[in-house]
Amino acid sequence: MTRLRWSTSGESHGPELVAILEGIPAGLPLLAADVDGDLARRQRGYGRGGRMRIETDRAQLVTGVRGGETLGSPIALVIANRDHANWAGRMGPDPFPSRPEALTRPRPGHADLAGGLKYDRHDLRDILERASARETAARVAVGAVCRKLLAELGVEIFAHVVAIGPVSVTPSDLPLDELRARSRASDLACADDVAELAMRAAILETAHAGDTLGGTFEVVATGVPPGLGSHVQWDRKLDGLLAQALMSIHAIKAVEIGIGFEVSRRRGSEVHDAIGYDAVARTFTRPTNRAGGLEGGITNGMPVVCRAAMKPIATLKRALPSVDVVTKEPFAAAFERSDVCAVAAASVVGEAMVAITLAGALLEKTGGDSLGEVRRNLDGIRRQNAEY
Ligand code: EPS
Repeated sequence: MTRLRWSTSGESHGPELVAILEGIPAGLPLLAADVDGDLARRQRGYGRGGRMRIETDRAQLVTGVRGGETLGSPIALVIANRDHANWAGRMGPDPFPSRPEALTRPRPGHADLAGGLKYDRHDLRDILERASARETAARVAVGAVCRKLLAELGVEIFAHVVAIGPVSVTPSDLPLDELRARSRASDLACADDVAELAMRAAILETAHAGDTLGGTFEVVATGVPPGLGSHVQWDRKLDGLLAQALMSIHAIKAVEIGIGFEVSRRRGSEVHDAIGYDAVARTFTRPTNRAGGLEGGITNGMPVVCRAAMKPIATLKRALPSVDVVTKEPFAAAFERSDVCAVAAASVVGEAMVAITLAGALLEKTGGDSLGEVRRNLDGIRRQNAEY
């Protein structure tokens, strides 16, 4: 059984989002404030729509924490949907006083039609409420707890946006600390000032055209010990688990590890990372990290580097042709509100998904029911690696 189990619950305009996370060891210092910083970062980003002016996401730690420390029991987190107040009579578990108008017009690119067919619902709100990327707030809350645990064990995670629409950053060899500081200071989570200006212009122009823009973000994890994941079985390969975790984020259509698709265009000598040894630090070294910290589905001690590509948001002001699911007539789509670009927000969700995946892999390696036990076991693993 995996060491870490979690799931989320909640509809976009329902009363609240809920997450339960089980497997975090006892004794981890944890406050709601540790979660709120990441929730606030997820709400930021040039190009977001009106909804983010309504919400101010805050986590309530409901269970599994006592006096500021985890107990080892399941942790429940709750985030209120402030917008729920505007949905009286249309959302919530109780029967409605009168039947709300059904939403019967599926948006191409959304889960609306596929979900409506699967669950046999003709009011497509029954699908889109859960399919909404609002759910990612709950993932970020779970990820923040995992990030806290990882930080105690020397693992740090950050993301930065590397492309929005046609605009890409200029590749740089900035130290990772600098990359992190710059992306944190940027409204688009982009470390390249010049590219960021062009990205903002592209978003503005796209908004004026009634359209939306996607992009790519990169997640980097440092301090990851070698030996997480395994080559011995398909579902224990950590690169596969990371790919699934990132691909499961709303609107993500492609994931790369290390140099990703580029491996198929280069010769072997320009893909694989040579191995060296630092006798002082008693550790193996690599001059390059094209593998993104993973070989054979196992971490090799280099930073773990993953990229995810997000498609443009499917709710378009100038909508694509579609068909009403009841009348089967084509219609000109109705439009309420939407984000133009949410790649910066998605990058924070990417950090969360990587944090959750790495925390699970690390706990599987170390075992341990208390933070002290996890620490001791990890120290033992580090000693073993040094003596190898
Ligand atoms: C979303 C549509 C928009 C976004 C929402 C995701 O919400 P609404 O339909 O209320 O305008 O704002 O994102 C969030 C609410 C969030 O917290 O990120 C969608 O359809 O996926």
